[in-house]
Order: sequence, then C-alpha cells, then structure tokens
Amino acid sequence: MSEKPGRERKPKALGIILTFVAVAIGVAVVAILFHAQTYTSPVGTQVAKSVGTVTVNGQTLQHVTLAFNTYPDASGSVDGQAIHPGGNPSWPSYGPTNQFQVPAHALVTVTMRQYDSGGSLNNPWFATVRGTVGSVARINGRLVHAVNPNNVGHTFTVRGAPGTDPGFFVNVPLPAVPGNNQSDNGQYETVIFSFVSGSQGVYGWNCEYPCGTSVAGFGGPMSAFGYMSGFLHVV
Ligand SMILES: [Cu+2]
Repeated sequence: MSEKPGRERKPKALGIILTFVAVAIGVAVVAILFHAQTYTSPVGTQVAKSVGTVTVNGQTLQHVTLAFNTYPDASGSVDGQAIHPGGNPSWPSYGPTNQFQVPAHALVTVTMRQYDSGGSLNNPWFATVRGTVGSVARINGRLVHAVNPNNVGHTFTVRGAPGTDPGFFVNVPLPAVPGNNQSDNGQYETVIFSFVSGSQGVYGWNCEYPCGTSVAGFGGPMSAFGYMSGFLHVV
C-alpha cells in the first residue's frame, strides 16, 4: 500500500517536467520568431543633415535634409550590400534605412528616388500630396498636387504614434516607373518634398500602396517591419 502512491508520483513528476519543457520550447520558438521580425538597417538611423535656416510662412526654421529611395528588391544598396541582410531579397523595400531622425519644428526636405513599378491604389485618397509645404511635391522637376492613382509605386505616409502630435500627417505618393514589378530596370522617378516636422516624439511611416503579397497586397513586405514601414524620430 505504501509503494503505490510513490509509483504514481513518479509519472506525475515526469509529466510536470515534460509540460515545463514543452512550454519552454514553445516560448523559445515564439521568441525566435519575434526576433526574426526585428530589423535594423546596416546603416542604422539616418540623422537629417542641417543645411541652415529657412523662412516658412514668415517663421524662421532650421532646414534639414533626408535622402532615401524605394527599390523593387531589398538586395540593393548599402555599399553594394543588401538593405535587408538575410531578409527577402525579392521584396520591395525602402533603403538604405527605415529609421530617420529630424529636429522638432524644422523644415525637412526629402529627396527620393523611386525605382519600382506599381499599379493602382486601393484608395485614390493617397494619390494626393498631403501635409507638405504648399501641399505639393516636385516629381521629376514638376510641382504636383497629386499623381495618377493607377500608376503608383509606393507612398511615404507619416503619422504620429498615439499621443504624439495628433494633427501631424504627411502623405506623398511616389509614381511607378514602367516595367514589371520586382524587377529593377534602373529607371527612377525623382520625388522631392518638404514638410515642417511636428513636436518631439516617435512617428511611424508606412506605404499605402498594396505592394505586398497575399491579404490584398498588404502582406509580406507590407506587414514585415522594415521594408515598407519604419520610424521618424523627432528630437
Ligand atoms: Cu510599398
């Protein structure tokens, strides 16, 4: 009689240990999968270059510049190295980084080269330039208020994180270059625009053109951090 409880206790203890091991493995797998989602560009955060001061609507502001591109693949162009080392080279991507830093309440002039092809926006609302100085962008030398909603490669769309400058919003549609999606034909559209940065805080930016896979074009590069999304740090 006295042996029986002992025999029962052993399998029970083993079961508890196995349960712990299974849970630990599960947690580790989830942690590894989440870690694989993190992305840091080989060049880190691009800190805007100061180029002096400028007067905007009668106010003297610090003037800074940023320069980045959109590519039909993630295998260009940080000194010839992949923007996403070990990532999905066939996915379209912003580059060379997805993290930008600008001063608060400064004029930020962005110069972009858009190398990707594209198609139709889900919502033509994003074909209009919004939140830039004069609500315009200079595309291949021409000032425009909007682009053809059926010929968009990507958009650069910025809003504050919850609680950060809720009135801040910038949307710049980037016209597509001719050619097949995901193939770099070397052609690009030059897109230049300026906006006045908001108050200090973290802002998120993303693309609103369905350039991804599955989920109506909003999966893959559209949902994996770092290809079509990132942060604007206003300091
Ligand atoms: Cu995109």
